[in-house]
Amino acid sequence: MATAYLSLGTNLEDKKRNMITAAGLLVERVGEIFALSNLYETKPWGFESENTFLNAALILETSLDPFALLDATKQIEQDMGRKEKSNGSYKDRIIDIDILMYEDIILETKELTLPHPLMHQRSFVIGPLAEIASALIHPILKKSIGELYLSLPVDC
Ligand code: PH2
Ligand code: MG
Ligand code: MG
Repeated sequence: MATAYLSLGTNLEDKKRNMITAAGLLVERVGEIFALSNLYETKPWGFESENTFLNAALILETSLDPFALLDATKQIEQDMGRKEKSNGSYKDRIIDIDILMYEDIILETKELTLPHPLMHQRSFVIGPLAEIASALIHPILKKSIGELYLSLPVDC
């Protein structure tokens, strides 16, 4: 069994419902959720949209390896009706599930980079994660998630 740290984001339709559906499918297909952050309302980052986001982070225990976990999260995104591919520019979405960390594995492949390469630059990712895993150490930056959150500029 391994511990994985995931980020959820949605800015279309019934956002709270989307979060609940995604969490339910993760439990069904991936593993037990140990901790789930609050739902944070955030402004779109990196693209223009009228639709604000709900963001959250969660910790789960899984027997899937990182690539099987990636496949499962992509399948959940698709099954929930996510249409666009995340190639190039960002778009509104029903659900986005990103793997932030998997144990303290460092990995760089075409399909998956761990830890998530932008996680420490985005308060909508690191804020919810800091709520549930502030002592967790980022294996490359060698700082805790709480420290990384506090060292972010105010508006990002
Ligand atoms: N996800 C993005 C791009 N911008 N902004 C917010 N507020 N929340 C997100 O989850 C988000 C974003 C790419 O996945
Ligand atoms: Mg994302
Ligand atoms: Mg994604």
